[in-house]
Amino acid sequence: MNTHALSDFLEFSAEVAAARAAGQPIVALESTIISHGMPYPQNVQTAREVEQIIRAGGAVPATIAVLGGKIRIGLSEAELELLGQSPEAMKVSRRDLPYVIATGRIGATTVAATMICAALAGIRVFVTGGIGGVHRGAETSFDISADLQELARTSVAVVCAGAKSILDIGLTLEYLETQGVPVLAIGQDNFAAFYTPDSGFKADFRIDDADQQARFLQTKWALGLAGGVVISNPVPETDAMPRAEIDAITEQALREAAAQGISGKSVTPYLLARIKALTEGRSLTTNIALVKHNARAGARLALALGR
Ligand code: PSU
Ligand code: MN
Repeated sequence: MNTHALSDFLEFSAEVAAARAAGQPIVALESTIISHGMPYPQNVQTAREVEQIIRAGGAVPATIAVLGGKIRIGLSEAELELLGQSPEAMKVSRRDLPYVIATGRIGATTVAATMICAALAGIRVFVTGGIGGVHRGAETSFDISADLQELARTSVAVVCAGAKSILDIGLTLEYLETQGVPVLAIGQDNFAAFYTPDSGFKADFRIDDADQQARFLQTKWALGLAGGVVISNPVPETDAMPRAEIDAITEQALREAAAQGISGKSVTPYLLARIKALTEGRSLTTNIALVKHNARAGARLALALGR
């Protein structure tokens, strides 16, 4: 019988392979944000700029996706462009990985799937925009992002701007607590709310300093406490959306999603696109700014972990 490990399906870009050989700090990046999170061409432009910010911060970026039956760790410019311009790209979470690999389709990895691939590749820091969470109304829809289960089991630190208010942030934090996932906050005590800095809910531990964050991660994993850590990095005030406006627009987008019967994996992309349209693109500007802000924090953390 032929046995394969998921790691047999990994393929590294030359840049990431060289960084691994040299023991340089590497930062993982997801690809659903490119294919399903932002429109073309801002998606590809942002992906490139985020990679540049990580390089400027002294680390090596590894954007992760599935192409040609392989989990690709590090993408070329042309591959970023392909992902950004392929409406047929699948949104790939843990459940979907075998399908997209076996069929050779184009797969854009979510937070959950990117964590899996990053861990396989030995990368411990991952930068994204926002994590998935417990959706509002989950008590009847059961819609809880697989990102949360992945955080419970896979040992990767996820630097994000919190969770969006399209989600039930209180329940998301309760779920993470139950699963033993620590939520660290940078720069403030509260957990961030993606478009706005303050969700109104306290994070578990405020740790501003990257060396101290690294010490926390090393301690957790040295103790044998496998699993991820959420690192909440609030969007800078100057880039944030007005709270009242984003709240009203979120409510409207949620009502429209319900009226249209949107469900399953389409919910998050639908809401993101509607919020962008309803804010006439201003939510996209905020989204881009917060991802770049996270890239700086992620590079600092990757360097600290490498020291
Ligand atoms: N939040 C964003 N942009 C995104 C996503 C979340 O602001 O692109 C994506 C991430 O890839 C995340 C996924 O892992 O949506 C969560 O989807 P779901 O709720 O279907 O689990
Ligand atoms: Mn869902």
